Amino acid sequence: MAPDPVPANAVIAALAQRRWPLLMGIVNVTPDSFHDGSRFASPGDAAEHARRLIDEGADIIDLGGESTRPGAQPVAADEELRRVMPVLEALCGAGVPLSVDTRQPAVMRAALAAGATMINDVSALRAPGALEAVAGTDASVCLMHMQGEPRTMQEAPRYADVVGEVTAFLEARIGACLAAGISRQRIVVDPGFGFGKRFEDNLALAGALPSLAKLAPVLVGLSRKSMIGAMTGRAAADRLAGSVSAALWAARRGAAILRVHDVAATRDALAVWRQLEGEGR
Ligand code: HH2
Repeated sequence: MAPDPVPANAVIAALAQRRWPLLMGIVNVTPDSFHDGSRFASPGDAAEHARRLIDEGADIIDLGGESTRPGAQPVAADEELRRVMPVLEALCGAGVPLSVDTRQPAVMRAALAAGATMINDVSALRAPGALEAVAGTDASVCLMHMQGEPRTMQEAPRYADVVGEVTAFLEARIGACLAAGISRQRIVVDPGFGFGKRFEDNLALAGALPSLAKLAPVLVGLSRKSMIGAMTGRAAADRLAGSVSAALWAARRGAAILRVHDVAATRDALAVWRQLEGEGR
């Protein structure tokens, strides 16, 4: 018997029921994503990795077909579709909500038609047609802040008041979603750690998580990022302990979704922490 499809509002329901942050497991079908442990060339390998993350306890799988690492080149929509769609289709019966990490309305439309229940857009639905692609569905959306474009964003990021500017940007994008007919309960926000940010900008935004959480549920993506490298002196492959530590810190400060490469380690750390806090299993 075919498994029940995940309903289109599955992320909203999971967010409403959560007592602890949801874990979003990262799966990239790209040749150039910054962490090779989550980067796959073949759809079959990517789907197998996603199933492993689901077994480890991922609440959501985030599939990406374009690296947005600093310096990355943009990918054409047809190539992104070629990378992502077979994996999405292979995972549709896997029982967890599927998110697609894309900036392109054509990819959003195809992904949502094929059963994705979340669009994770590092450019916060700013591409022409992106708001409309999401508006006619029940899916959730993550609106992320990025200064500039991945190719050049780390060349000279500048802010007068990073927390104020990121907050104002996210408020404006929430407003654009509401005006387009995307209801508030479908919206998640993300300050975009490492996306056109200096180390001190990332630190200031981390400190502002409790105030950002007043806008909407906050997704935090710190896993294996350069900020962890700057703090530990380690390369991306060796940033597991630093990333788990950052995930716990973000959970403590109200993160609703933790976007991580390492689901099992993060889940174990959360389980120990919350039981030490006396919160039961
Ligand atoms: N980070 C990356 C990609 N997408 N989306 C959100 N909402 N927040 C993030 O922090 C975020 C994101 C970068 O991580 P990864 O997907 O592992 O790398 P790459 O972009 O090189 O594929």
